Order: sequence, then structure tokens, then C-alpha cells
Amino acid sequence: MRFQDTFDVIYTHTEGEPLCIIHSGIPYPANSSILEKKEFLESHYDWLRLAVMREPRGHKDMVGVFVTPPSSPEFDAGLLYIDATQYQYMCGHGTIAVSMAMVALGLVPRNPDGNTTIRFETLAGPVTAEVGSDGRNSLWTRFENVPAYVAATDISVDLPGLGSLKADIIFGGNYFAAIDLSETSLRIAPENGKELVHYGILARNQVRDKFKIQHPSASHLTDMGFTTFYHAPTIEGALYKNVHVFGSGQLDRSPGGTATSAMMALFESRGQLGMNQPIRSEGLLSSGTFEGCLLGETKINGVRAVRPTVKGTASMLGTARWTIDRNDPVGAGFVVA
Ligand code: PYC
Repeated sequence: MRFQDTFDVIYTHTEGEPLCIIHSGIPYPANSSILEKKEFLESHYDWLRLAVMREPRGHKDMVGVFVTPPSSPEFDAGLLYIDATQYQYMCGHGTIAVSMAMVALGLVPRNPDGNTTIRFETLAGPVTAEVGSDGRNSLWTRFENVPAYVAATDISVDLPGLGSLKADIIFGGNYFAAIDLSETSLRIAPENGKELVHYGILARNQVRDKFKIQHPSASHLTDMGFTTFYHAPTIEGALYKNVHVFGSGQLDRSPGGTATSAMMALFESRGQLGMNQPIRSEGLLSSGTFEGCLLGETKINGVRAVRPTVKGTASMLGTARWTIDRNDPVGAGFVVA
């Protein structure tokens, strides 16, 4: 046993979806952009991502975030989201949790006179969070996400056992293949996790073969990482229930903040949702909802888009000081399929 690197992390959950917050201990290069910080982490700290996201410290469905110094004065911090497979462009449940945690733990100055604003940069673009507080506790986060838009509609997917369905490709910080399960027998429920993952990966692979992703203004946003399945809600007042499958078969427990943004863009494009009309989205556990709202229209390099906000709450789980011996091949992280 060798004592090697130690890292302090904070654990939260947002409607059941975990977040491991890596807030210190990394010497990011000075004057680097958020993309350069991601490349720095990939080159020098990928062992840390793998060690905290995977077993024995994490698990297959763990999500994390590196909180970085800002790259310019217009931001307070950078957020680089990770999981056991990859870097994510953006993460909504994570932004809700990390914003509340940063205010609660004094990682950003709390506004003594009301809500606290935190200006983040992410791989998907700037995201501004507002944290509500009762003067002592962080209560909720509402964030204005990057603009959301519909990239393509009605792409056929063949899911043996479920039938031939249509996928819409939507963006809300991440790209999703959105598939309506209403006419199928498959319900979004924890006991159907394996089936949802199976079909989610199958659908994502088919859509990836048929449609090439390219964000209108950010050349590095080229991957459709998520399938989101949706059908009617089970919580009164929610607009829909959904679940996202991503990475190598991870399943989001929360309603999903990037998905809520993207789904609002989809409903708006169909004339089913107006501006300033709040909606609620339900996730896999049906434990609670996120509140979404569209602030107005915008353009991304000429492409029509909408400005989504998402509100939700998260809970603190605890902290850990991990010791990572990089010569320990098992402690370096593994996944059991
Ligand atoms: O809330 O956007 C989200 C998210 C992405 C992956 C897990 N949650």
C-alpha cells in the first residue's frame, strides 16, 4: 500500500441522480479556455476521472464535475461534467446540485440580501445559475441554460420487440434522440432499467448512423450522446415522464436538466408550448419534478432556438477524501457490466 494522491470531493443527489464534485487539487494551466482545461484533464488527470467515477469508489451510473477556475472575468467558475465513459457537454441535474453546494459551502460568496447568481462556463456554452436561499440554507437552483433547438425530426428507428418508432434530435446542452414510448408497452420505471438501456443504446446507434451532429456555432459539439424516452407523466401537473440513456448504458435517475431544456424546444416547435409557460418534467424515480420555462426566442448562428430555464433542488450526501494509488490496478477503477 502506497499513499499517493488525495482528493477532496463532495457528493450530492438531485432527484436520485448522484454528483461527485471535484472542487480542488488540480493545477489548471493559467489563461486556458474551458476546452483547453478539458484537454488538460484528459491528458493529465483521466486516471482521476476513472478512479472516482468507476468502482470501487463510484459505480456505472456515477456523474461528476470538475469545478475549474474561470477563464475570463465574465465567469465565476467553469464546470466540466464527466461520467465513467466520457466528458459530457453540460448537465442540468449537476448544475442544480453544484450551484447549491457552492453557495452552501462558501465556494462562492453568498449574497446576504437574497438569491446568489453564479456565472458558469461549460463545454456547451455559458450557463447562469441563481441559487435561492432562506438566509442560511440553499433551497433550489434555477439556471438559464444554453439555447435549445430541434436539429432533426422523424428519424426512423427499428427496435425489435417495440416496433418501428420515430426519433427527434434535440439539443439542450447535450444532444438527444427523443422517442415517444406512448404507443408501446414499455414503461419508464426502475424495474425496466435493463430494457430501457438496451433499447436506448440500440436507438442511439441507429440515429448516429443516419444523422451527423454539428452544433451551429460550436465546432466541438458533434456527438449525440443520449437517447431520451418519454410518455405520459405519473405525477399530477407534470407534462411528461422521461428517462435518458447515455454513455455505455448509464441511466439518469433525475428528470434531466438538459433534456428538460431540449424537450421544451421540441414541444415549442410543435406549437404545444409557449414562451413564459412553466412546465414540469418527471424522471425515472418519480420522486419529484424539474420546472422548466422558455424565456424567449434566439438564434444560434442563424438557427432558430429558444432560451430555457430549469429549476430544481438537490441534497447533500457527504464528503470524501479519496486516496488514489495509481499503481493499484483495481483501485484505478473498473466497471462490471
Ligand atoms: O440533468 O442534464 C442532466 C443530466 C445529464 C446526465 C445526467 N443528468
